[in-house]
Amino acid sequence: MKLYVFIVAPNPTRVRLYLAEKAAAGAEIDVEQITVSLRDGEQRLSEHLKRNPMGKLPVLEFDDGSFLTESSAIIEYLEEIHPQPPMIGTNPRERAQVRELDRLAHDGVLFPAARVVHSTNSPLGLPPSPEMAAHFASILPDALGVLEERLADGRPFLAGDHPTIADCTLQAGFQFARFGKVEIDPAFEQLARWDRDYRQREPACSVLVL
Ligand SMILES: N[C@@H](CCC(=O)N[C@@H](CS)C(=O)NCC(=O)O)C(=O)O
Repeated sequence: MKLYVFIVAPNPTRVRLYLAEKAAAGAEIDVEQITVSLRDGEQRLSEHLKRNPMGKLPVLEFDDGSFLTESSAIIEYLEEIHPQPPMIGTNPRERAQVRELDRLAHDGVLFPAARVVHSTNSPLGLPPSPEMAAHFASILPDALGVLEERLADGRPFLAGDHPTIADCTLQAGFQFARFGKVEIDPAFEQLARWDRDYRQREPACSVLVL
């Protein structure tokens, strides 16, 4: 399989962190990572639009030449074919709880943080919009507050003792926030601890550049 990605872009980074976590834990997932430069607009070339008519990353290419888009669908597919070690919980309740955290990390942090970056200093060249930046910045504290609470018992990862897809999603959002100079309020002390500790781990170091 091939995975089309671009460095620092948050949705590809979710999948890349997931793959790095699985590899570090001993899973052998045979995926070649190929760069499509968002900086150079390669996502809009016909070659890439054949992979994803939406012109977005990431895209997974199966060995038969067909494609799968959407970072969550890609991660869930890879997890189904390589369930060990589990990164979405081990029973229905755990899986629901991990998906709850992952959705909070995506909809409440990664997505709004990315909108703030794109409306202030867009690496894709989108026009600045102070109104949009203010709107999405005002959304961030709600989900950050919920995630802060989950970490309040000192757990190393969002769902407990082991990394899950929720950690990958949150860190992908945090890295893009760092890239775009969007501050995650340091008053969220548990999140600051989680961020510092997560980034020091080998799987994170192999993917993150900021
Ligand atoms: N819902 C999609 C979002 C994909 C997406 O927005 N990807 C961004 C990078 S993080 C992209 O490719 N942007 C290029 C563009 O909009 O031109 C997913 O989760 O995969």
